[in-house]
Amino acid sequence: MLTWPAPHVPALPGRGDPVKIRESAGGAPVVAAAGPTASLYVCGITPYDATHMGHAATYVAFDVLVRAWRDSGLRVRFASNVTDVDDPLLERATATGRDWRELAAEQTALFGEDMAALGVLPPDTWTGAVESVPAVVDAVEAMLAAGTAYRVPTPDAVAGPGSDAGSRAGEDGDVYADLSADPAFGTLAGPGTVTGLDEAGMREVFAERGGDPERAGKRSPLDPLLWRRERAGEPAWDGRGLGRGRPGWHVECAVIAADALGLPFDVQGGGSDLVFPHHEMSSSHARVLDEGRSARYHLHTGMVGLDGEKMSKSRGNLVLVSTLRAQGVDPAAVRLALLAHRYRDDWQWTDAVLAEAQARLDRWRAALGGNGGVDAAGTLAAVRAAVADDLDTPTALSAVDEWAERTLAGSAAADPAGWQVGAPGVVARTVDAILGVRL
Ligand code: 5CA
Ligand code: ZN
Repeated sequence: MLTWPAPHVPALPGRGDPVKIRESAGGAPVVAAAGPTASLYVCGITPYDATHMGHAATYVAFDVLVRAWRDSGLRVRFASNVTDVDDPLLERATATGRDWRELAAEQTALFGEDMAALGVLPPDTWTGAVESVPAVVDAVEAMLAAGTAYRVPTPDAVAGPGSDAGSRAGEDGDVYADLSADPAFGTLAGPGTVTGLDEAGMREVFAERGGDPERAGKRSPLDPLLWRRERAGEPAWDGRGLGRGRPGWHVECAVIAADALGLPFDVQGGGSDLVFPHHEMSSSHARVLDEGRSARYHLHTGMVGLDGEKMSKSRGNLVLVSTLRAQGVDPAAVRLALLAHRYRDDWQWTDAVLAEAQARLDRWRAALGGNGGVDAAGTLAAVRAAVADDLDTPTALSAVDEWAERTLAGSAAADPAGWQVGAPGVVARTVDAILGVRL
């Protein structure tokens, strides 16, 4: 798919520190990308509604990782997807009497506009689920051939063309992954990890997040769907030996990430609602397909809420980036509001969060508008150190606050030795290049 336009990233003197992150499974902070290239896959949107603050917080957090990596001298390969066919999208299209393709195209375009407004660098490859169908079919056929996947009969599937189509729909059936083929299943969210789900906990979360533990005919309740045979009224594609149908969600991301980045790649990311089952399953598929290789590290953002609940399209408690833009809110203030929180924390969006960000932006702009400012070399170093420390953006913002306060309080006359004409330029470029905020 075509991405939104890339913002310019100004050059900075010197280099940032190697970026350490704290993996979602647990353990001490690690330098996730040894270099010279860092590779990142971030799960993209399901385009049935507009970008809300939770999505924005997630994509801005990974954007800071990309910017910090680049500033530290790494080349970055960044891939993402759009889940442009999936149950929630089809359900919303049916409920609103819309064509699902049109709804997806419209919301994907709006997402691109929102990301451009927020200064998010676009992925190098942006792949739709629909585009990935032939590659998913290859992967699922390979798993069936290797015995790491199996069929579950689907008497309700639509009969395809061909003389024995009716019986084939029933016998060939949907395809599921056999998780017992992957000894590393559970290393992201299972016992001993931060998430620490046992079998019963996994089943519960699996059922909540699109899984079907009760489906009859599966070898194990957690085995995830790889290929769904065509049902009446559902879109379907040629699955060659699999029969007409559509891909399962987890295998889609496994295939898109592997095709875009190769295996293993450095970091797989998304919101914490994707740790289980989505990333546990997609990493499992990658391992089974490619001799144990998958993402080296997983990184997840906390959930942004509104009025005490997770902000989500299915609940409808949304603050949308596009609504704020239409109200004339400066996207730089929205971005600052997001950066004022640690990426891995859960937090609540409120009007006060935005008002504080706007006040901060005003202070920074006032400090930049003067004739020079206090020496900014320390500010650049402090911003770099903060983002290298597990993307600690609140500390980075405090460093710029301090510069702004000292600059607003000072003058060349009061501090001839410490005052520099070029300091505002250094700060503006630092904030733009590393934090993605255009001042
Ligand atoms: N298309 C799938 C991933 S393959 C999906 O989860 N789409 S989504 O539209 O529901 O979410 C897009 C991204 O935003 C995901 O990374 C998700 O984890 C993240 N996200 C969703 N809701 C929130 C929230 N309230 N706070 C923070 N991040 C969120
Ligand atoms: Zn995904």
